[in-house]
Amino acid sequence: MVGSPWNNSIVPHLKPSPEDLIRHDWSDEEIEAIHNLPIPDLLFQAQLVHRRYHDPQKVQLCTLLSIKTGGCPEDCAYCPQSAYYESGVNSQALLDTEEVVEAARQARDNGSTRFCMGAAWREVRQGPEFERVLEMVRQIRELGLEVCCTLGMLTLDQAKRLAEAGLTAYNHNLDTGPDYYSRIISTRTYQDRLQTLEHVREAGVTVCCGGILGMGERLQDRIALLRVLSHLNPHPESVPINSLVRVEGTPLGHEPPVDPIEIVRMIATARIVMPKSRVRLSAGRTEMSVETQALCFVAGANSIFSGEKLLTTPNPGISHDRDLLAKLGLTPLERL
Ligand code: SAM
Ligand code: DTB
Ligand code: SF4
Repeated sequence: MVGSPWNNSIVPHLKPSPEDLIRHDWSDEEIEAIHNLPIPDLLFQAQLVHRRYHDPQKVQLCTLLSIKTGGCPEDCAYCPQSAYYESGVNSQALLDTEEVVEAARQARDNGSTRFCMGAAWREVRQGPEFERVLEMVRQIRELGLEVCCTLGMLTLDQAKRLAEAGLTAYNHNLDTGPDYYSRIISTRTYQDRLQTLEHVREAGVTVCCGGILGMGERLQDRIALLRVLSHLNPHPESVPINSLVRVEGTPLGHEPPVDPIEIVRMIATARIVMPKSRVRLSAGRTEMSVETQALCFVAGANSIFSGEKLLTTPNPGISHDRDLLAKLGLTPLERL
């Protein structure tokens, strides 16, 4: 064992208090060293951390619904909903409340405990549409589900109104590290994103914030993303790790696929630097084998999106995922 990185572990897994594992000062060097550990060491350490805070057999199922689709004024290079690109997505105005609540009920009946509504907006604007979203949040909360929204930038007042309506979480991804960000999006800044995250936190709504792999970023950009996320205090309660869904017509439509082991490394590293967070194996599962997904769960992922569609792109369906979890001996997290 002499000389093994395991002996020189920088993860203080044997310290007596679990609170010692919660740090907000991870350096890029430390994060990179964890990320690049030999896979058995990385997964073992991720498991040690994971088992302190989470039931390793439980996977939360969440269902997404695009409540307002396409025609977005932002130029995010990965996104089929941006008005800048011809991706073939059909635009759709904000859905009716009843339709959305019915979809949430169905999601609940299919085992999801969290329902996430996405809108292709740059930012929320006051007015009847925002009022409608607030009503959706109220009614879906009454179904006993966690409710998450991702609606673009928010003011503090808007975040407070969402909190009053009962919103559990707000999703707002940083997507990548600060240096690479401007290569992917030019219509808003990293700082804009951080500002919205502050508003969400201040309003008392939990934070869902993660990123995307496979956009042409370097390892340093992924490490920098994890550093920024882990320096948020408290850590985001929810950290989605997406693999780019390559959509024809978007500038990133022809990027090479992400190496599955890189997804596993990213999830394990997120798990170690943010021990309490729910790490979500998010977009990109239609192209992942059962074995890759199994390794992601070993690495500390404990949530997936359930249902045939993400927002606009396909996702493995419910029966496929039931088989996946059964095969791996995992069970969906029950309602709280
Ligand atoms: N417009 C809002 C925003 O950008 O915050 C909310 C909806 S947006 C579609 C939500 C998130 O989906 C983005 O932040 C991005 O991380 C993710 N996303 C979008 N297109 C994706 C793709 N092709 N592959 C993987 N993730 C994607
Ligand atoms: C997140 O990180 N991934 C989800 C959710 N948050 C909103 C969205 C994935 C979108 C994938 C592309 C699409 O379906 O349009
Ligand atoms: Fe618009 Fe969100 Fe897509 Fe960016 S990711 S183009 S903000 S819908």
